Amino acid sequence: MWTALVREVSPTLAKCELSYLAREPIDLERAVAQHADYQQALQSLGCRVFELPPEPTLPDAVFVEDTAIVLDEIAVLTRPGAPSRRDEVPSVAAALRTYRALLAIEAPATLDGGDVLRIARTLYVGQSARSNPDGILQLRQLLREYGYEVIGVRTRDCLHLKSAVTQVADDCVLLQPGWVERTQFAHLRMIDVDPTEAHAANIVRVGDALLMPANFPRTRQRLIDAGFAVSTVDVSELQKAEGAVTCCSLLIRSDN
Ligand code: CIR
Repeated sequence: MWTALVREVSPTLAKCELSYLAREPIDLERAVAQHADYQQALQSLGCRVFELPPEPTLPDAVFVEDTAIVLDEIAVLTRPGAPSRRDEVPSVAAALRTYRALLAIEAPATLDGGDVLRIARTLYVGQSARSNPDGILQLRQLLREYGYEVIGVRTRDCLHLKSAVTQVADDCVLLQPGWVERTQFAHLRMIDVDPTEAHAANIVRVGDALLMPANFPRTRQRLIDAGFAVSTVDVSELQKAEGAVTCCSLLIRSDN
């Protein structure tokens, strides 16, 4: 069984952090509707959806993925690289506590959940503007006793590692080769995004089900041609805030 922690779109979303995108007007009503569709899509993939308390004064609070790393054994609260996002963490901690024992990344380390890609017992962590070497080191130290290996991965021209690569099956990743070295994932099957769809590598995997933004049909076709079934959801307004699909939930696996 999967639980997805989500948080409603903040009315201050227009003041979100932006790193690689130019600011453009966001239609808040549409963003809220798209977020509702996103939750419904997660439900149809088999997730129980749990809503975190709203954070109306925190523009990026909908992007809950960045606040924690949830593993089967434990969860790690992050210290987001953008100072404006650090107040998002306490309410996530309060909710996560009912599912997992909690560890935490401490200052001066920074780490965004969007930089952490778990594949089997390895956590690949983007060496991005948001996740610093201390963050990667602390994560390695915290998770050593749980048998996880933590490997830093260089990224370029993108916000997070999971902007550049996500997992679509146990042995397969979807990858934007312009933003991350493919050699790091050479032991896996790799599917490249369509060259005309730069932001298409971010996909949510719930068990064996996949969910991606609706505006990347060519990359979706590549996945279908490779034998995958992929649902879509329109998240165009959230994409203007530099979000995509993994960033809007924290997925928790449980036995019941
Ligand atoms: C930010 O820059 O922090 C937000 N505007 C977007 C965060 C997206 N997070 C993610 O993809 N994990």
